[in-house]
Amino acid sequence: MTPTAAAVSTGFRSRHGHEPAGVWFAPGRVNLIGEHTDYNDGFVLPFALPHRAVVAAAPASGSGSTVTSAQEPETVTFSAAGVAPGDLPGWAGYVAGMFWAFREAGYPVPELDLVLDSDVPVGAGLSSSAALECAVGVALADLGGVRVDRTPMAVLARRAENDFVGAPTGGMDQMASMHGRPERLVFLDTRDDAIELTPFPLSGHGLTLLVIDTRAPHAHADGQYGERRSDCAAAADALGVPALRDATLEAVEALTDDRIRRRARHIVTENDRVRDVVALLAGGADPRRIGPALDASHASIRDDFEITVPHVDVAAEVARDAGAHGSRMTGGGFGGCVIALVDDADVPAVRGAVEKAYADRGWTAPVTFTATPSEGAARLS
Ligand code: GAF
Repeated sequence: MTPTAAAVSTGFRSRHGHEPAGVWFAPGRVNLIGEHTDYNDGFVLPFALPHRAVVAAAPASGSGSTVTSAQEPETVTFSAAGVAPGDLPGWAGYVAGMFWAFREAGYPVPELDLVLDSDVPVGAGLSSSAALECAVGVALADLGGVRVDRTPMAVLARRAENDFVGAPTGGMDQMASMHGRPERLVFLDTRDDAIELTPFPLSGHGLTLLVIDTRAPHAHADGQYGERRSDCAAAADALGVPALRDATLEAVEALTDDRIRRRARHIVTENDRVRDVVALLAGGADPRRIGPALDASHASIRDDFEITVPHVDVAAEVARDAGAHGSRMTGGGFGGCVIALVDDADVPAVRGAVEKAYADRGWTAPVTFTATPSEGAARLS
């Protein structure tokens, strides 16, 4: 259930014996299309989920900072003034990493008591970590008395993720969490962080975007993500371009190393698909028309980028066979979630078909929910 400001305030009160100074939130995200393009100076098209991390905070009553999460058993303490990369493993690193990133940027960093709750599924490729970082970031800015705009806040959150936690991600997730808007996709050019909010009128067309959480294990920092980054860098190097964003398909097809060629082909064709989808939606087309691009994206991440696993391939294929207009894995890969664009009337059939396919294979049942583009990070109370 989505944590409310009142519930998280109550949690704060029972832990600290007084009211928090405020409550802030930031959402997780689904990426509609544009996978692994964000560290290649490319294009992405995510949207913010209604699922969010919520943080209640106040100036610390002791000499250091504390953070408690409804999802975790222990309270973690750290010094906002001194915490450094390597000090805190696990979930608290995303929190302390924001304090560190603020400090590195020269912003004031007060010691705080924080109480967190989140309904963004963890390990599902829906950016639970970016939600945490951005929620803490907006709280930290308000309580430190500084104004940090949405894009610079996303940049600080990415810094926390890359340089404090040590996950070598791009910047899409934090930008989606900061810039999300109801009924809008966040079309992001990662070369200059330019944003265009693109309409995604699902309900007006009788459409649902289903998220199928395959529950297959998923992790960024497991080496595979970094290997894909290195392959892309090697391809750009071989092509003599600053980033794969600048490569042509013709040049890519001439690369002699088969693996490097396929990695680069995914990036170049995926950038084209993102731009095609944006052109359709910005032009007012029926969103059903983006279905083929979603399918092609899935085939590309399966065959060329090789980041899917059987659980996601089965979900994507079965959803399509059961009537989805398009379906694809979303997020970093190696597990996580599949999205499917489905007529409202076909939702039970698609959900049922995927559940049956999983049961037939003896797999843990998937969890399915509807995703609607939602608000980006803000103060709640
Ligand atoms: C993860 C990363 F955090 C993003 O930066 C992005 O690369 C994504 O995987 C793949 O598109 O979510």
